[in-house]
Amino acid sequence: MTKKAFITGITGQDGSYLVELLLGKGYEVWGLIRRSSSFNTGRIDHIYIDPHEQPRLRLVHGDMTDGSNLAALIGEIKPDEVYNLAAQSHVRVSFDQPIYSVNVGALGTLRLLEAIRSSGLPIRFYQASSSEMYGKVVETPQTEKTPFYPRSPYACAKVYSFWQTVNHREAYGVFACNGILFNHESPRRGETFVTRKITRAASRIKCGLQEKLFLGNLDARRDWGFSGDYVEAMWLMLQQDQPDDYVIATGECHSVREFLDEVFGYLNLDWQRYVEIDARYFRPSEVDLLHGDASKARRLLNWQPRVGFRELARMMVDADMKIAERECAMRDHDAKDGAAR
Ligand code: NAP
Ligand code: F7E
Repeated sequence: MTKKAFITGITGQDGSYLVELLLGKGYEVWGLIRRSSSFNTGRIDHIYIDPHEQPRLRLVHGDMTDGSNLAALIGEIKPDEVYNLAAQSHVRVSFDQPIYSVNVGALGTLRLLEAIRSSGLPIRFYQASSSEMYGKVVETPQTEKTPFYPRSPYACAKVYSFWQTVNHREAYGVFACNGILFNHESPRRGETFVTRKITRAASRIKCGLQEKLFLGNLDARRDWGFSGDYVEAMWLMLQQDQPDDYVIATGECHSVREFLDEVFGYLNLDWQRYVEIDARYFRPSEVDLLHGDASKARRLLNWQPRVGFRELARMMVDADMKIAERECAMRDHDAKDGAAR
């Protein structure tokens, strides 16, 4: 029988890779999208161009702040698996919009878990937990046993969701798993996260479209992996005999400065000539270092990352160079057009 999956956050970076993975495995996939005044399905348009061509993907309107809508959708779809990826996922923005970020990221999870519990259906649930929960880390590397010390409204919301997921597992027997994912990136990463901000700016600088790049704390260290590898771990968690929580990370740790070296070096540019520090990009409380130990996932899920730091940076630059070159070509075309008129 065809398995049915329901994904919240399907229009985001991870949602777009996950839907590709699940369709490839023969799933029927339902995705929650928010009504928006302009198109917000750019990351999945290549799959969803024509519903007749891809009848196994269905998009439905809803919002994590609307519990009755989530309950109705669970009742209508009757999914085998639910992947909860929706969140206001930008840490810096969560300081500006703490109530909204917590409403979506924490209460949204509870609304969805309650919809699942009250449906009485044997649904398997994945929660997108985050290494941000470790915040001001109390040990390195971080494992499933490392205590949390969240440093932002975003991270506090994720800690709440983590425990609510555990509680639905223990109290009601819901097959609910937390994936504690360390930073993961891709050419589809949102343009305001630091890796994509850098690869996009470096490509635009290379093409003469931009002169400067304004950044915050260059000393922050992160364990950066590839989103395409990480969504596979999400799926694997829901295929096990027992629900559990897993750290997903590469085990390699680099600073923002090292990411700049890698990206600008690949383009034969010296980043020190272009980067300026702007206080607006510092956070009221920073997470200095995240470094994961994914031994449990390697052992029990047989999961391992395929894309390393250098390959990831180059993959993102290659994609952003194509975009910058297109932008350049359009600019030149418009200039010629203007001159001819
Ligand atoms: P993303 O690109 O920011 O995508 C977030 C998704 O959530 C988008 O589809 C967004 O819809 C949706 N969303 C936001 N608010 C919503 C609401 N009120 N109702 C319904 N949908 C809403 O994030 P990502 O990088 O793919 O990450 C996926 C999940 O993993 C997030 O929960 C994130 O917090 C978590 N996580 C990410 C990382 C990472 O490094 N990427 C690491 C650990 C955990 P729109 O497209 O309409 O905005
Ligand atoms: O920042 C520093 C910044 O915004 C990384 C989310 O997916 O991963 C992500 O959260 C580091 C921080 O990611 C700029 O201060 C310097 O130390 O790319 P980021 P994040 O905050 O680690 C976790 C695991 C998630 O769960 C989140 O959803 O880079 N940094 N200068 C900067 N960061 C940004 N965004 N912009 C700068 O200009």
